[in-house]
Amino acid sequence: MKKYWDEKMETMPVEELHKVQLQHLRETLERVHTKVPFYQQAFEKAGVKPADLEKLEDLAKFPFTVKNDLRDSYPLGLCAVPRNALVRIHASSGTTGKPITGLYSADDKEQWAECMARAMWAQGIRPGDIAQNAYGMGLFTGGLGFLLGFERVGCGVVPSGAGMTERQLLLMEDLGTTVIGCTPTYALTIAERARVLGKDMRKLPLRVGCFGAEPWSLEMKKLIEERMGINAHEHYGLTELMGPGVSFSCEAGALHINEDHVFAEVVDRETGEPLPLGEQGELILTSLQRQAMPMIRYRTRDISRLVRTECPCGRTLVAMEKVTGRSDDMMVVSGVNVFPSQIESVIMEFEEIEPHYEIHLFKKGYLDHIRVDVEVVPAAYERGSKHLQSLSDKVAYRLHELIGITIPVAIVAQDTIPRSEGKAKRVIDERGAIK
Ligand code: DLL
Repeated sequence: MKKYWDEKMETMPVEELHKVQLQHLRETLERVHTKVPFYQQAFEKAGVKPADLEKLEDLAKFPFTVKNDLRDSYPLGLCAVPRNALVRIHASSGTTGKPITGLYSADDKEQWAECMARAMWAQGIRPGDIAQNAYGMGLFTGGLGFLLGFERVGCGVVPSGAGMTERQLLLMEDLGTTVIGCTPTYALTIAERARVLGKDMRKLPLRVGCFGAEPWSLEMKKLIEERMGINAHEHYGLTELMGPGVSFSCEAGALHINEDHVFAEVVDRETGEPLPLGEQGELILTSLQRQAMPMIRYRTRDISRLVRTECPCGRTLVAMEKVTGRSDDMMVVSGVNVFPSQIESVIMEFEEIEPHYEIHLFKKGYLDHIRVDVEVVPAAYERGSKHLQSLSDKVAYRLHELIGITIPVAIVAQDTIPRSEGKAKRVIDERGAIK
């Protein structure tokens, strides 16, 4: 059986790939300039025109697009095709305000299926696999994006959607599910329910997990692999750029970007200046082939870096570092920048701590304070309050060691931290009220 889904594109020499990108980029800039008044105005304001793009680096002269531009253009303001050419409209509500839409022509949907199939093939998913799709089915791009990919590869799809966790387990057992797709935190929720029901997931035929849509640490990946007895693979994407399918992990663990569909840059978060390969900053993405809603230099707010090394998998596609946080997620406590992912990595070092946690931000007087609530494994609760106290002290000590500030750790009662079926909400910001 073939090793790659699309060998030509996945292993193309980089110079050739750059030529393909340049051609697509020129066409995309022309298209948005003639079809989308928003881009026409933005280019004019920045004093650039599509013809200014002579080489890939010239893209840096073009203006960024930000989430608010999408909100202001809601629902179809960024549409570059006639309305009757739209075959799918997704939406993402985000946390506040008006939703944003993701628009697809028939060709966009076709490309999406190909990007997903490429990713799944790289992760060892093959025709005949039974794929349980436990991403939210609906406006969220996760469910229907994965459905497209699984079908394109030739899997038998079980579109279970997110939720009804016991039924997920029943379906897995009865249908012999071999692939599961869901958020990493939902995977943990499923694994925990299996344990409560006395079922050993490692004895199921399940082999591969396709996880994404939220940050998750490498420690969490390892834990999911252990609890489910699978290879945990990663998918990254966003509604603004088609949804899942932007990048995927290969057998060597690199997160390859589908570079013939998405052009990636990393810029300094403060100045917006492009950074060289290998440096960490904000990921900026430009669509290269999308018709209905092309996206130029979208500021993802996701923090990453790009790496182009020879990958043992043979793909020449650039790799991005796992996104461990969004610039929006950064908390400033006692003058120190803290990311939820740093806290997750520390608590996951402790075997007695469960991967369910909440970070509370609150005010005492006028000062910001932080506290981490965690649950522990049943055996640790049984060892009594002295043991729990010493455990929480140890975690707090380690947090202090790595982050540099005092972060108290509270061990809360079992099952008090809400279990997630989709993207987990880790940070509870109570700073509105002064205590
Ligand atoms: O979450 C698309 C998706 C669905 C990706 C299923 C993968 C699997 P949005 O709801 O628009 O789209 O959220 C996009 O989620 O900017 C990141 O901050 C975050 N995100 C997505 N994938 C990952 C990942 C979908 N693998 C936002 N690691 C993005 C870390 C991720 N963060």
